[in-house]
Order: sequence, then C-alpha cells, then structure tokens
Amino acid sequence: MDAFRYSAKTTTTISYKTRWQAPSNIALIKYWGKEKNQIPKNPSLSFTLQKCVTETSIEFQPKPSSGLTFDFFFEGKPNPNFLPKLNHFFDQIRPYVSWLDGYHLTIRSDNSFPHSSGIASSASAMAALALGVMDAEREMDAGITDTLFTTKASFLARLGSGSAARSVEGPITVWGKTPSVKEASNDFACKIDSLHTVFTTYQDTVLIVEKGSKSVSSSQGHALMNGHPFANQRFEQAQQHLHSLLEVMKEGNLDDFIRIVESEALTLHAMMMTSQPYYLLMEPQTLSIIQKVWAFRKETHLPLCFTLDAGANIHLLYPKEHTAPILDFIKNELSPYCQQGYYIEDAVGRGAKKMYI
Ligand code: 2P0
Repeated sequence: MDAFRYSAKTTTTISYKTRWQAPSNIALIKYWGKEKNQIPKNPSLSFTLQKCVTETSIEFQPKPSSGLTFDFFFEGKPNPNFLPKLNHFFDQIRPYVSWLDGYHLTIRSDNSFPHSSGIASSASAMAALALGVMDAEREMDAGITDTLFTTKASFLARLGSGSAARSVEGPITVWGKTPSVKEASNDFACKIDSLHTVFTTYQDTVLIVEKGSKSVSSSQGHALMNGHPFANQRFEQAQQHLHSLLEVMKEGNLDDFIRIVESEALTLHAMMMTSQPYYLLMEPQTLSIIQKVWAFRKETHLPLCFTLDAGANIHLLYPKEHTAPILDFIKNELSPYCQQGYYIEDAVGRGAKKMYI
C-alpha cells in the first residue's frame, strides 16, 4: 500500500503528546483465516463497542540516534508480557511511518475492562496505538485529510492485529474485499452507513464465562484454516452471509438478523472443532447459556440472540427498547453461569476518540 507511505515534504521533528481511546469490537460476520500481514481470507462485519475500551497516551521525544525505542506501561506499571506484540507492531508499521525512527516513545495504556476478563484486548489496544501514531504524523504533515487519517489508522492497526482494523470507526464496520460493499478493502475497514436505526443503539451484554487466556490462541486458530477441509466453503459462506446481513440490516429484519448472526458464531466454533488438530473453546456454561437464550426467545418472542468470539464468553445482542426484561433474564437466569456472576453491559459505539491530556 504505497498510498500509506509517509511522504511529508519537510522532515520536522516535534515533541508531542497525545491520548486516544479506542473501543473493542464484536464481529457478526467472522474473520477466521488469513494470509501474511493480516490479509483476510473473507470479509468481516462488526459492531464497535462503547464501554470496552483501551486508552493509550504516547509521548514522542526526538532523539539524536536513529532507530525507534520505547517504554511501555500497562495500568501504571512496566509490563514485559506486551513487548513481543509491541515490537512486532512497530516492525510491521515502520515502512509506513519511517519518521518514527527519530523518536523515543513513552506509551501508557489502560483498559476499561479487566485484562483477564477474556475480552480480546488486542483490537482496542492496537487501534489506540495506531491512532496516537497517526495523530503525531498529522501534526507534522498538514496534508493529511480526515479520510487518510482514518483509513491509515485502520491500516496500521490491522498490521498489529487483524480485527483491530475494525476498532477505529463505528457503529458498524466492514473489513475485507467483497462485491457487496464497493469501498471495502483488505487493507483497512470502512464504516457502513444507511443501516436501520435499530442497529445504532443495539445492546451487547458480554457474559464472562471464563477469564484468563485460551488454550489455543487466535493466531493459531487462523493458521489452522490453512488446509482446513471446509475452508473454501467457509470463505464462500462468509461472503454470502455478509451480503444477506447487509440487506437484513438495511430493512431491520430481526428474525433474519438472528439467524445469520447465530449461524456465524456456531460456524466459527465448528471450524475449530473440525481443524486438524481439533479443539473446543466453548465451556459447558457456554452451551447452557445458548440453550437458555433459545428457550427465552421461544417463550417471550423477544429478539435476543448470541454471538461468540474465539473463546467461551458470550455476547448477547438485542435492541435497546427490550433492555429491561432482557437484563432481568440475564441477572436472574444467566449470571449463575458466569465466572463470579460477572457480565458487562455494553452497547454499540461511535468509534475511537481523542482524549484531553
Ligand atoms: C473476528 N476473531 O472477526 C474473529 C472472530 C476472533 C473470532 O479476529 O492474528 O486477534 O491478530 O489477526 O484479530 C481474533 O483474531 O487475530 C479475531 P490476528 P485477531 O473478530
């Protein structure tokens, strides 16, 4: 993507400090399978969240010797566990932000959700970092338009972690080339406008079934789609699901929305169960919750559905107008299946934002 290579005419160096908040996101059409540098095998579509966010400040200090250096603090303390991912991120983005070589960065990051909650934090973390870097680049290069700022931030975030591309804008984004969305790209995500208003305030209550790290990481899971016996059918299905879901989301047809979203969640886990080696990330509580949700829907006719990330936790999706009875149901009947009764009441959000320092 030569369009994203840094080409400011002046090579000004500045001392600069910025702070960005970037949200997590939950895929409705799942990204599962990739080529090098997080080029996805199929397009994905997600809700951007509101409360599950990472806030990251970056201080850029010019330095005499060349070569980027940085210090990293997570929740106020140095944390070496994050260094491999950060080093990889900076190695990947450097060709596009070559000016970084003249800087030392002090990075301070905090999550709104507990790090060990099982909620994927790499999407919000990589997006917040990418936005901070782009903010400094814009400070040096007045030629950066709003569109270039947003698309390049999504592009840089993707190089750190694929799903992070979808954590810059909101409430609904698509990432990955598809005939269903003219402007969609494998390189960065784009926002989808003109969908039914019910989806602009959709609720997502995240049921924490299992805290802590998973037995098989998402990177390993993506790799297992290479040579997977059902890979091609899956990539084709994702294209078809995306096409249908966009139609359904324009009309506001909740029955079809539920059918496609739950099918995507179960297909993602079916891919894990049919990989070689095969594995399972759902827990018995995950299945109990799914059965309870289906029974509740049958009984009440309320449009409550679930989706799953690559783990045991469950995201419950529903229109804002039905919040009261659904939250009662979650509190009374589903929270006993959650670890220490823990769940997070989130909703779709408008994307990342710059914070005052
Ligand atoms: C998604 N997931 O669309 C899918 C569905 C999890 C389940 O993208 O290797 O952390 O950093 O590109 O983005 C999780 O994988 O993987 C993921 P990398 P990522 O949200």
